[in-house]
Amino acid sequence: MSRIVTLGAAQLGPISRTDTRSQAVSRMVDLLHRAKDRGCTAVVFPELALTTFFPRWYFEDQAEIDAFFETEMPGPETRPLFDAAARLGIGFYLGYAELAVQDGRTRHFNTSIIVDQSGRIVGKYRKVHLPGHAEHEPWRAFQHLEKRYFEPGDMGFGAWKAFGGVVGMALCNDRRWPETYRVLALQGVELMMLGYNTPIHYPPVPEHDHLQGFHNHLCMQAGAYQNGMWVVGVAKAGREEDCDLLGQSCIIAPTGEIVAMAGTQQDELVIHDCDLDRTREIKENIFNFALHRRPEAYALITERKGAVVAD
Ligand code: CDV
Repeated sequence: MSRIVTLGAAQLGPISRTDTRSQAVSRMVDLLHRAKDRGCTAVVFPELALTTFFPRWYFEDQAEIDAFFETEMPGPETRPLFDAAARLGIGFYLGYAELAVQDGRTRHFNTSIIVDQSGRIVGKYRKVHLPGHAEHEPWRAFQHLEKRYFEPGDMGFGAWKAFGGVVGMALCNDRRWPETYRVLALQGVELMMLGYNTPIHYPPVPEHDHLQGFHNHLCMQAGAYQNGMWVVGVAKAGREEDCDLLGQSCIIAPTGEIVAMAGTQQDELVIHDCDLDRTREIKENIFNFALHRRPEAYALITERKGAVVAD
C-alpha cells in the first residue's frame, strides 16, 4: 500500500525590520506557485514567517511589540496567501505572532496554523516550549525575548486529519524536546510540520555555535524515527538584521533519514513524495507502542519538571 503526499519545505531567506507583511506574503505566494508547478499537496513555511524575528530586540513600548502581532487571520495583508492557496489547491502551514482577546484578556502567542487546499484554517497550535529569557540582558549580542513577549501555548499538542493523513504541529524549540513528538505520535500523527528561527550564535553557550546544524537535524531525525513520523522542518534562514539564522530546512522520513534538504540561505523550495504508509514500517515494528511501551515506568515524565537527585 502507499499513500503518497507531495510535500514542500518552503524556506524563507531573511526578512528585514522594514519589510512589510505584504512583501513577505508575496514571497510566499511565489513559493506556492513553484510548489504548484512541482505537484505539491502542501508546503510548510517557517515560524514567525510574516515579520523579522522581533524577539531579538528589547522593546519597552507595548504598542511597538504589538505591531509585530496579527489580530486576525487571515487579515488584509495575509488574505492573498489564503486566496492563492485556494486558487492553486495547495495547503500550507504558517507560523505567526498571534494577538488574541480571550475572556476579555489580551493574550500573545507564538502560533502556527494548518490551512487546507481550499484555503480554510483546519488546525491551530500555540508554541509550548518558549526559549530564551524574560528580562533585558544587554551582555548578549542580541536578545531572545520569547519568554517576555509570548505566553506558553494553552492548547497542548493537537492532531488533525489533513492532506490524506494525521498531521501535528510544533514550533522551533519544541523540536528539541522528545515529549513533543511522543505526545503527537500517541495521537497517531504521521506527519509533523514545524517552522524555526535558529540563530547560529547561542549566547549562553557559544562553544556550541558550530553544532547548530548538527543539533537541528539530530533532534528532528531522532523524533521522526522514534515515533515513526514524517517531519518537515523549515527555517527562516540567512543574515537577518545582523543575526545569522540557520538554514538546512529538510524533509525527514519515518526511518530518520533526511530525504530532501535546502542548500541555500534564501527563499527555496525542496520537495519530496512522502508515502504516509511508510510510517507503518516503524509504528508496527520497532516502535509498536501498544506492544512495547511501558507507561507504568514513565510516571515521572509528567509528575516532575526538573531533575531531582536522590540522597
Ligand atoms: N525560535 C526558537 O525557538 N529558537 C531556539 C533557539 C533560541 C535555541 C531554537 O530552539 O532553535
